[in-house]
Amino acid sequence: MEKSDIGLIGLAVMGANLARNISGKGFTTLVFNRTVEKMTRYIEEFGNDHLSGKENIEQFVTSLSSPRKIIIMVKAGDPVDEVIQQLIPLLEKNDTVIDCGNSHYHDTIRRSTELQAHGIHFMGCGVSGGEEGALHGPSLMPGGSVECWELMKPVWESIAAKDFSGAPCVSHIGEDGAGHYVKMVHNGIEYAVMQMIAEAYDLLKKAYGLSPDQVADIFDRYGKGKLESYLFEIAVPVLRRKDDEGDGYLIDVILDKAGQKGTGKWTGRDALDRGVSLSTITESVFARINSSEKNLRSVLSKHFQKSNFKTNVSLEEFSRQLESGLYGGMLSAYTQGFELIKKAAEENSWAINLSEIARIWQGGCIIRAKILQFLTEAYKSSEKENPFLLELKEIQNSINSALPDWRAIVSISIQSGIPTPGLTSALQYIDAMTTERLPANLIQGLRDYFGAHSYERTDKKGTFHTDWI
Ligand code: NBP
Repeated sequence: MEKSDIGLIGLAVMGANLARNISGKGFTTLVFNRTVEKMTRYIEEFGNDHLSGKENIEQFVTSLSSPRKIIIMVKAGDPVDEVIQQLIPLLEKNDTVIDCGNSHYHDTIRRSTELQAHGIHFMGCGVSGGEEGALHGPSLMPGGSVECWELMKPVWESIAAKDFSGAPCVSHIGEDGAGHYVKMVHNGIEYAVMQMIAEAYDLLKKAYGLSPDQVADIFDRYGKGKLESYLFEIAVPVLRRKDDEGDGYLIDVILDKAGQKGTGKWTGRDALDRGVSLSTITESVFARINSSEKNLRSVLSKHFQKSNFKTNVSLEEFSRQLESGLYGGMLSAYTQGFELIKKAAEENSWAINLSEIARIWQGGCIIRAKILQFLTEAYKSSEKENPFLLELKEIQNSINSALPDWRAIVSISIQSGIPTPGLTSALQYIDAMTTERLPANLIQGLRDYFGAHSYERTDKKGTFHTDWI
C-alpha cells in the first residue's frame, strides 16, 4: 500500500481541521488519535483517497513515507512530550516532528535539542486562526532549521491563508523556538487589541448610553476604514446578537469575566525578564485578571464614589476621535510586541524579519488587519534592518495625527471613571518613549540616598555617589 506524505497526531478541533486542509491540497495525510474511536468517527465522516487513519501508533509511523513528517496537534504541555516519547523509538534519522500546538518556546527549544540527539528534526510551528483558520487557511509561524523549513515549505504554502497581495501567510521565522515565540507574542498582541476594542465599546455604552446595535453600527464603520480587521468584523455580530433565552441582547447577559489560557501571561512575563516595555499587553492581562474578580467588584462598587462627569463632546465627534485613538493604540501595541520579538531574536540568535512577521499576520490569524499591511511596508521601506517603528517617518506621522484625539478620549474615560488600561497604557508608552527627560533622575537620587546605588550625571561621564545626610 502506498505510504502517506504527512502524518498528523491529535484530532481535536485544530488537528481535525488541519488534516482536512492538508489532505484537501493533495498531500496524502494519515491521522492518529490517542482515543481511537475519535479517529474512526473522523475517518467515517471525512476519510477519502487522501485522508485516512491508523488505530495504533506503530502502524501509523510505518505507513508514512521517508523521511517522515509528523505533525503533533495535541494539548500543549505534557501531552506533547508523551507523544514525542512514543514516537522516538519508532522514528529514523532525518524524520521530522512538527509541534503545531501552542507550546511554550522554552519547551520547543528543549524538545529540539532532545530530538537532535536522536538525529530527528523538530519544528515548533505557531498556528493562528482558530478552527476556521486551520480548515481554510491559518497564519503559520514555523520555527526550526532551514532544512526542515524547505522540507515542509510546499505543505505550509499550500495550506496557509493569503496576505493582502495574495502571497501565503507563512515564512520561516527562525531556529528552534522562534516560531512558538512569535506565536506567543501574536497572542499577547491579540489580548491588547481585544482589550482596546472592549474599552471602545464600554466608552460608547457608558459615556454615550448607546445600545449594542448602535455600537455595532459604529464598529461596522470602523471595520471598513483604517481599523479594518477580523476582530472589528466579528465584534459587529457579537454585539448585534439577540439572546435566544430572553428579550434583549446576548452581550448584555454575558458575564463580564474574561478567560485566559496563559499566552498573554507568558508574553508579559517574558517581557519583564528581558527588560522590554510591554505595558499594553501586560495591562490587558491585568484587565482580564481584574474582570475575574466579579464578586469583589460588585461589592466594592457600592463603596466608592462614582464620577458624575458628563462630556459635552458630540457623539459624532467622539466616535471620530475614538477611531483615531484606537488606531494610535494599535500602533503602540504592535510597536511594543515587535520590539519584544526583536530583543528575543537578538538574545537567541534568531534571524527574524519583522516585515515578514507583519506580513504573515495579514491573513488567517485572529489579529489579521489592514494595519499590518501598513507595518509590513513601513519595515520594508526602512534602510535599517528591523528598525524601531517609532523611528520611521510614516509611523511618526500616523501617531502624531492620532495623538490629539487619543488624548481627548483617554481624558474623557478618566474623567468619567471608565477604565481604559489598554488605550491609556498605549498612550503612556508613546509619551514615555518620546519624552526627552523623564523623572527617573529623582528615582536615582532617592536610590542613592537610601541605598548608595550611585547615579550618572548629565554633564560628565562616570558614576557618582553623594553623601546626602
Ligand atoms: P486540545 O488542546 O483540546 O487537545 C486535545 C487533543 O490532545 C486530543 O486529540 C487529545 O486526545 C490529545 N491528547 C491529550 Br488532551 N493528552 C494526550 C496524551 N497524553 N497523549 C496523546 N494525545 C493527547 O486540542 P485543540 O483545541 O485542537 O488544540 C490543539 C493545540 O492547538 C493546542 O496546543 C492548542 O493550544 C493549539 N491551538 C488551539 C487553537 C484553538 O482555537 N482551539 C488555536 C490555535 C492553537 P484524546 O482525543 O485522546 O483525548
